[in-house]
Amino acid sequence: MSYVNEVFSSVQARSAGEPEFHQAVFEVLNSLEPVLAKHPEYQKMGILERLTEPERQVIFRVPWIDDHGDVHVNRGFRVQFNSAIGPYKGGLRFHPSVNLSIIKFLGFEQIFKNSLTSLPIGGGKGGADFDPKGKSEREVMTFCQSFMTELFRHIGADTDVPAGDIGVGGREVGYMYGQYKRLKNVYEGVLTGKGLTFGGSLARTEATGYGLVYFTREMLTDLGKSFDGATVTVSGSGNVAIYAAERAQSLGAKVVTMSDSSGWVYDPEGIDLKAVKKIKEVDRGRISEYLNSRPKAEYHTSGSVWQVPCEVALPCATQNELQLEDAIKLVDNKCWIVAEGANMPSTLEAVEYLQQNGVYFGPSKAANAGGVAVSALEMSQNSARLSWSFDEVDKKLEDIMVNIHKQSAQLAEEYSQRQNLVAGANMAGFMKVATAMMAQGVV
Ligand code: NDP
Ligand code: 2IT
Repeated sequence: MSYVNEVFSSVQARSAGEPEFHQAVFEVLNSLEPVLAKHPEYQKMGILERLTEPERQVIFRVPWIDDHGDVHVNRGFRVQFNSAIGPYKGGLRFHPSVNLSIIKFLGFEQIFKNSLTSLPIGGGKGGADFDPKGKSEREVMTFCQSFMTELFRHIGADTDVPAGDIGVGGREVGYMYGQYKRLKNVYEGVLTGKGLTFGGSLARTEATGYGLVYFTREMLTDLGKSFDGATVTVSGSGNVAIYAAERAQSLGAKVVTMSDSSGWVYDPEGIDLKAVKKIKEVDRGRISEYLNSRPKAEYHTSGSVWQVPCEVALPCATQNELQLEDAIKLVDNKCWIVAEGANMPSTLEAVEYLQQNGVYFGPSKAANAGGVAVSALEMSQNSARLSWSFDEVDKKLEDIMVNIHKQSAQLAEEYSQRQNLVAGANMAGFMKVATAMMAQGVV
């Protein structure tokens, strides 16, 4: 059995019942054969065995009381996956589907994504199986405070720096920051995605979506094409989806879809983002309400946005939302590019089909690294106790995304896999972490 297969079998056996984690590990290991052949010392030093085992995992009870006085118990997680190149860094997800497999897949991906940014951040992820939907402000605050009442002892500005993800935005980060400060009596950049009045960075809200568009623009350039006049389909209508749509529109694209977990809208005239922002960022409503102000748009509860013809598809909702049947439709509709804003939104079968049928594919750990990159810039600003202008941060973000695309494309080329950004990103992200792990000995 090859080294890679041996490690993968052992991950499957030791972490049984964690399908998302297996999927993420398989995708990375599958790309690494050429690098491992060139560097036999990695096997000798157990790099893959160590990389696939989190350095530390914390699972904790999160009790809270709702507005009716009823007690609820949720499960909290923080997986500190790898600190070879910096303090653990990665978001917190609040969603009823959260479990150890999902947090481990996200934490594992985060190691390579963070490495690709070229900034000094290790990989981690956390969250809870709490559903913020339909909860009052007081309930959300109470939950966040209870969550932090355990998490605070495991994190710190130089140890582990969480941020947002699905269900965790500026509001939740604010409540968690307040509780951390109260418990530790330290004012430090322990979370990113903070409000602008207490250490947040300009352009962090926009960063993941904007970064995705900068990365996709580089892919379009490879094909001799551009966003100008292109039809773009976007899934999701949260933080990543909204700002990806905004930046794509500013480059002349026509964004025609958005979705949430209840259904999706198709607006052939182009999505009115002001309406979407009001529904999602102000009213915390459903995407179906889009039709109230745009009666000519369509709302569907079956099928998916991937059946709408497009040149560029940007999945920005959640894992495994783009499946083989969707990939087949995208190919039939002559889509040029799929670039992932969400984490692992495409199944392994879908990615394989897209790549084999000439769709240029941008994997999440490269394409959506803009969010965590600006989080790392927020950490820098906090340490230096200063703040940069929007344009300064946006320019740094753009440079980082261009560089991630370049690194990934170059490494793919070097190992004779031209335009395979999955292989290129995995190898590029891996090399830096492996080099650091080798230098630091068996720890
Ligand atoms: P938000 O909570 O702001 O938005 C999530 C969106 O995805 C909502 O429209 C939501 O719909 C939809 N969604 C979530 N879960 C499901 C599901 N199970 N089925 C269908 N739709 C679903 O999260 P973000 O925009 O921050 O995150 C979106 C994706 O981007 C995630 O994969 C996240 O990991 C990834 N990401 C986020 C970054 C960030 O900086 N925020 C950085 C890099 C990646 P509904 O409201 O109905 O649940
Ligand atoms: O998946 C991700 O990269 C994020 N949710 C952002 C993490 C961060 O620390 O900003």
